[in-house]
Parts: sequence; structure tokens; C-alpha cells
Amino acid sequence: MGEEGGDDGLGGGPNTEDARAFEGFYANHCQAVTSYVRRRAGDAEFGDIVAQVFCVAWRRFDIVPSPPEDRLWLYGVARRIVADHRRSVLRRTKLRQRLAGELAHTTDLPASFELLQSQVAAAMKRLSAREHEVLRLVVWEELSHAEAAARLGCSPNAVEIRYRRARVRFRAAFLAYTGAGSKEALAVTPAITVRPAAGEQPHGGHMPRALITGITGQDGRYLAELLIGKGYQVHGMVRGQANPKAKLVQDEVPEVELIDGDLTDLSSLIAVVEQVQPDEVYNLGAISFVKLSFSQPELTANVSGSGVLRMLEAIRIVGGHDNRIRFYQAATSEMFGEVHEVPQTETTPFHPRSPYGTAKVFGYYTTLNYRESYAIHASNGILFNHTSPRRGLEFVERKISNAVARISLGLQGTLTLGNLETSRDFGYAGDYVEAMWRMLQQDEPGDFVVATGRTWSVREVLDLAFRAVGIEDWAPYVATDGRFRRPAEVDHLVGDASKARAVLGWEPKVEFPQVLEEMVRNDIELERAKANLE
Ligand code: F7E
Repeated sequence: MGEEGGDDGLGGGPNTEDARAFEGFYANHCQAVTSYVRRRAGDAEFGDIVAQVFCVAWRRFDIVPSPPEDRLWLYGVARRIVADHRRSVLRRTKLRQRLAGELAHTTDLPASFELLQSQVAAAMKRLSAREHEVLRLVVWEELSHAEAAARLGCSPNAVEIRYRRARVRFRAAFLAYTGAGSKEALAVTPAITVRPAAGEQPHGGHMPRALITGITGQDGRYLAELLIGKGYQVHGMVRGQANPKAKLVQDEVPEVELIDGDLTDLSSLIAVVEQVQPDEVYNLGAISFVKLSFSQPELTANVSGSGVLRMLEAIRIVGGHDNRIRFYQAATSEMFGEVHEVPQTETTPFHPRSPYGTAKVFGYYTTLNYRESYAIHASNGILFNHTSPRRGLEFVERKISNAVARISLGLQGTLTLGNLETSRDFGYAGDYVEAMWRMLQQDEPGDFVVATGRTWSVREVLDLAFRAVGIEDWAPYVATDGRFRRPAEVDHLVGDASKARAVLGWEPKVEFPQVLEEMVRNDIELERAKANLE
């Protein structure tokens, strides 16, 4: 075999004297290498791979061992090239899939990877340096947001926000470059796209339809009002025969159409989704009283946990291929339970402390799973305590406002509570339903903490409520009893809603002391009216 390579433009090879020897080598091994590669590569590429194998042999002819080892050496070369080829096919397929995801399947990608690469490069040139960098790290290098944050010297939340903006701009640039987009897609889309209110943008030409489970609760009623104000047709799901609360909803929000269904019955949910054909489903239905969940744990798991799964199944089945139904899950700060950090964010680990909390964790992950498995636009709102005059009397702040009202009217002597030391981040329910709606207007689903960032102990709630009726020292009116305590308690909750502020543009507008004062005032009127009636 030759001693040194000649200059063939491929970076070395045998001199002309050895060219004949190479011809013989090629003739001896061509068939074996061809059939070896044919068994390992596709029809389209095996010819290329064989050519590459002999190209390497040509360049490295100086080191090819003597027969019979030359065949083994050549197989070694072939094996490496086939493996490289497989890796590159895999990488290209993965990149193509990721790209299709980034483009939200708005266009067919060209078959040629080289053409695709040049289109991507052209679109990337239209982005700012920051957008370019974040897309390169998250999409092409597949770094997690935390890893990308370390590289960029910012927080993972900032990466998420930059990435969302970059991918929207990339999509628009790509569609503009390839000419595949519609007119609207060509305009560079804003980072946070809130779908315009009904009327401005018909949902496929129809009035948008929303389905709300838990319509009879505080949040269901506020949300229904909000959506009706935005021009939605609202359907509220009610459970059981002659549900007494249905009348309340009909009196308060007569535009809502009520429909029978039960979160514990999948076939009823399929029928409801089929009948309503909603654009958006808000799953607010749950056994929501934490204390009760300890005495009815199985029912709680069934309604508040498995109920989420059933609703998502109904949406998956009815929505079918290219599912357009968007889903909101009422997750909760109770999932943080025994908190692992203060304040709690979307990345704080869960440690629920009640059957209610564990059921909600199941609902949270089920929502995430349907998003990841079936590409359903499904979001979790991790809402901290929120209240209003419509809050149920079983919850502590309403129990207090109502008792204070009754004490001030001389209708009650003592208020008996459980643990006075716990604290909660309280907001106004009217503000929180706005966050729910905003989540479903995003291009991408997500999970969001919704909170005020300020926490109040039960004692502080007592201070505020009694002060509203002019009582500074409430001790003579308040007793405690173990009956109102829980087997396991959640001591301290306070949320950080930075992500909701940044991505959803959401802000809490009403402060808790104002809400509580209003609740006391409202309860005084209610109790006075009741007393006069009785
Ligand atoms: O308890 C303490 C009690 O039942 C608050 C639900 O909307 O918010 C709510 O869950 C705190 C607890 O609400 C009484 O031990 C003292 O530490 O008003 P609560 P919660 O358990 O925070 C979350 C976000 C949800 O998702 C839930 O659905 O107050 N506490 N004495 C008392 N609580 C009550 N209810 N009654 C008392 O006599």
C-alpha cells in the first residue's frame, strides 16, 4: 500500500502509482460494502454512504492494513459512517419536529433539510440579538429554562418571557420569508396576544362559547358576568336534580344557560361538551372546603381530582383531531401546603396537607399531561385565597365578616373559630376571574400563580373586620374550639404572581381590606333584612 497521500482535493490519498492498487481494492470490496450498507441505511442514502466509505479509504489508503485485515478495517469505516448518518437523520428529524412545533404547524416544511435550514437562517436574521440567543439556547441547544437563564445571566422566568416573545416573532418572520403565512401572520405578532373581545374577532364566525363547571360558586358567577360582558355565550353546568343554587345563578346572571352534568359521570360530560361545543371550558367545579375534604376524602378525590380527568377526556373525545377547545383548571395554593419556600411561585414544589390538596395536585398534573400528550390548550391557574361578598359562609373570612355583622346588630354574642395563627394571601375574586380568562387568550397554555403577594393571619382578619364596625378589642367576642381545627394545617401562604403580571399583563386591583370592609357592610344589610323578615 502507498506511503503517502497525493493531493486530490479531498485532503490526501495515494499517489498515482497506487491508484491501480486502489482500483483493485475497490473491486475486491465494493460488493461486500454495498450490501453491508444497504442492510443498514435507507434506499435513498445508501449510495451516498458507500461513496463516503470509499472516499475515506482513498484518503487513508496509506494506513489500510494488508489483506485479509483490510476488509475488517473497511467495515469499521462503514460502521462509523452509518452511525454518524443515523445520528444526523435523528437530529434532523428532531429539529424538524421542534421547528414544526415552533411554527405551530401553520405551514408544510420543505422536504429538503438544506432548504429548511436556509429558510430558518433567513428568518432568524430578522430577530433581535436577544431573541436570537434565547431561541438558539432553548430550541436548538435544547437547554432547560434554568440552564438558559444561567447562560444569559437572568432568571428562568425572564427566559420564559423572552422565549415566548422570540418564538412568536420567529413564526411571523418564517412565514413572511417563506410566503406561507396569511396576511395577519405576516404582521409581527405582539409578544402577549390577548384574543380580541367577541365581535372584533369571531371564533370561526360564531359568538364565542364558554362552559363553566362550578357555576353556582363565587368564581363561577363572577366569571360568567365577565364573559357575558365580553360577548360570550355562557353555559353553566349544574349538578343534581333541582339544585337550589341554580335559581341563584339564574336570578343573578340570567344570560347564563344552565345545563345538567356531573364531574363524576364521564358520559354526562361528553354529552355536555358535545351539546355546548365550547371554545373555552373553565373547570371550577370541586369540593372546595378543605375541612370537609378530611371527612369526605374519597368524594373529594372523585370530584376535585378525577373530575378533572373526566372533563379533559370529554374534551379530548369531542374535540377530536386538531382540538380547538381551550381548558382552564382551577388549581390552588393549597397544593403548596407545607411550603418549601416563601413566597410560592410556579416552580415551588407541592406538599399538600389535605385530601383537597392532594386531589388538586392530581388535577394539576392531569391538566399538564393532557397538554403534553394531546397538545390541548390546557392551563392551570394556581389561585391563592380570593374572596368577595359572594364567598360561602363556611370559609374563614366570610364566617368572620358575617359574625361581625351579626354581633354589631346584636344578633350573635360569640364567634367560635379554630386556628387563629394561620395566614393566607387574600385577593378579590372579581380580579382573579380576569386572570383565568387571560390564561385562555394566550397563544400557548401555561401554569400561573395568581396572588397579591401580601398575607394576613386570621387574627389580622379579625382586626380588620371588627374595626369596620368600630370594635378595637375583639377578644371578648371570639372563642376557639378544636372542632374547627384540621388534622393537618397549612400555616402560611403567600404567592408571587410575577409570571402572571409579566405574561398575562394581570394585576390585582382591589386590596383585601377594602373587600373585607365591603363584605362586612354587605353582611350587615343581609342580616338586617333577614331579621326584619323573621
Ligand atoms: O381556611 C383557618 C383554617 O377554610 C383558612 C378554599 O377556597 O382557599 C380556601 O381554602 C384558614 C385555615 O380556606 C376557622 O384552619 C381558623 O388555616 O377559609 P378556609 P382554605 O383552607 O385556605 C384555597 C385557596 C382553596 O383552594 C380552597 O378551596 O383559616 N380557620 N378557624 C378557619 N377556617 C374555617 N373555614 N373556619 C374556621 O372556623
